[in-house]
Amino acid sequence: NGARSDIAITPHGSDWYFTVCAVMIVSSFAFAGLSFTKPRSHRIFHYITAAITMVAAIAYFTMGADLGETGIQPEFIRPNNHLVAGNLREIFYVRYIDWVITTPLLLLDLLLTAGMPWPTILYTLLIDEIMIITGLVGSLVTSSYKWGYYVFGCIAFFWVAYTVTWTARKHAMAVGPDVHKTYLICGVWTIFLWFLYPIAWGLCEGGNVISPDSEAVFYGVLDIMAKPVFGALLIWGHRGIEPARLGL
Ligand code: RET
Repeated sequence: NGARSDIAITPHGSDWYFTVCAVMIVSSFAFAGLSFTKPRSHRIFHYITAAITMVAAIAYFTMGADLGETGIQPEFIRPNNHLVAGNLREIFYVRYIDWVITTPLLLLDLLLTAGMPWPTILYTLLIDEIMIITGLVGSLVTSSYKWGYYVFGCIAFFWVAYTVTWTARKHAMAVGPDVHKTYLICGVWTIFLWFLYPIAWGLCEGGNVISPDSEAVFYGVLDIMAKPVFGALLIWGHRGIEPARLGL
């Protein structure tokens, strides 16, 4: 029953997911279109960023259609649905298929901006993949073991956050003040927002504290900030930076 907002999204949640899908499509056209104002050798950040919003558009289309989801028996029963036997909370696993592609691309945008060497970029992306996959597995586990996966994911995240806020920031500083400024704006924005994802997870997939419609709003707002708004800040920041200075 689609009207059971305590266990699954309602038409409101669906409308909101389609709205975010539209935002992602418009952003993709904007980032791809802006690339044509640059010579081919200067388009890498436009391409990476447009790819991120395109993947998100497909994931949001899927969630708007109420697909890419499954029901799991929650560990904690919310007060308003505890009398219904066998009720399952809706878990959108398609979110993690999006993130496993887009979070490494977001980090690639950032770490290339800092002019980081390839080996450091590569292992940071691999640790990011561990963070997302542990989140996916944890979201599908019905016992309290799910919090074990959550802890592994958080440890991976702290490693990524350390690289972004410390190692790569120092590196960006050495490249030059304009690169450092752009890196700082995009890096601080990223780490601030990324810290809110494990909080959302704890309230949704983890603790079943807020409804699937509220989950749609929480993750939807975060994704708009972390993808289109981040992308706009990054591409704007690159307007005066020669890729050759970053080793590109
Ligand atoms: C999970 C749960 C496990 C622990 C941690 C998580 C962090 C997720 C993050 C997701 C970022 C997503 C973005 C999407 C793009 O719009 C997997 C929720 C730490 C940081 C930026």
